[in-house]
Amino acid sequence: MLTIYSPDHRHQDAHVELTDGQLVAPYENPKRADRILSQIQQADLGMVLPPKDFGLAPILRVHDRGFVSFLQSAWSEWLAAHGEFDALPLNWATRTMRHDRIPETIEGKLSYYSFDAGTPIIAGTWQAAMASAQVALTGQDWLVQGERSVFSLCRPPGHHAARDLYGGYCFLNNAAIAAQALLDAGAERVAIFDVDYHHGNGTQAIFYDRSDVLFVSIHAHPSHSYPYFLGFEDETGAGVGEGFTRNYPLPLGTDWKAYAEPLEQALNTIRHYAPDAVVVSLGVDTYEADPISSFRLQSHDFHAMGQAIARLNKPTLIVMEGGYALEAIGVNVGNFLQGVEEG
Ligand code: OKP
Ligand code: ZN
Repeated sequence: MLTIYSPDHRHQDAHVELTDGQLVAPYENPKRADRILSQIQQADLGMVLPPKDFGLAPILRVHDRGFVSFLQSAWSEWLAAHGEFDALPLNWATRTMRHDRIPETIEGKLSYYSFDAGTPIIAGTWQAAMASAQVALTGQDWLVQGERSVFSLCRPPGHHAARDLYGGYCFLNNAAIAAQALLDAGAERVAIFDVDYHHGNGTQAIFYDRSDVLFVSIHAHPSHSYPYFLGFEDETGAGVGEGFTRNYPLPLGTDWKAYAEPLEQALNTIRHYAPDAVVVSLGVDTYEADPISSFRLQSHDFHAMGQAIARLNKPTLIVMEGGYALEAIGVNVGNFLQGVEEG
């Protein structure tokens, strides 16, 4: 299988992440993509190609222009105000507050455009996020050129980012940008299948009121897992999008035995939709030893998951999302890709 990769992901290399009351080294770090790439090379999984540059236009098909400008200038504004510390927001417009005023200062703008304090912006954030989106777009382009399956080794991830919101280590929604580009290249229906441990709240929100993109997600139940406030079963879409969002929230400790059936249901939902192409938001943080998650999939289960998705028999773009067990991330992604290739 073709892999698309850019070394520019290294520019997102923050100093701290706020987790469980402590400032710790970021789980979402450059080693993740390094490990995946070296596994792909070691296991001879196919050619690795750099991204092409599709510019900003396909990003603005999904994201708000003011949000994109904010991401482009956030670091220089923060640097001028505070110096070389990771830029992090501290408060949000929750219940009882207004959402219709964009603040003028960088602290206020960080608050307005984010939904958590776990997603640091540093000097290279925009460059890395932009490269990650181009990696997804290039994978999409190869699919349009007739490839059956392509792996976009995106980093930073994207599925938590909405039209004008960043958070959950995500800035630009790579999977959503690729799905929209597939539609713009002539596809009538695209299914996004999100198998990351965490609900893809950004992707769901972007396509919630549309029927040309089906969003299907299997994830940890939001009653106990991040992002907590989206991903429940009763979210099924709105307006003409009614019926085109499907969530399969699962309990803590879910293993393959408990995962396989909702996986089959989710795949049947996608089959019934009869998409022209499938975009997989691939998170391997469902792995048993993941440091921030609590499912119990084993490395060989990712092979079975890849095979099951391949049985959809549709052109498939695999977009990298989460997975934080560095010692196993390469093998887990490699197993998944091998499964997809074997069918
Ligand atoms: C991004 B992706 C756990 C804190 C969770 C954010 C997790 C973002 C996951 N102690 N912080 O979906 O893998
Ligand atoms: Zn995740």
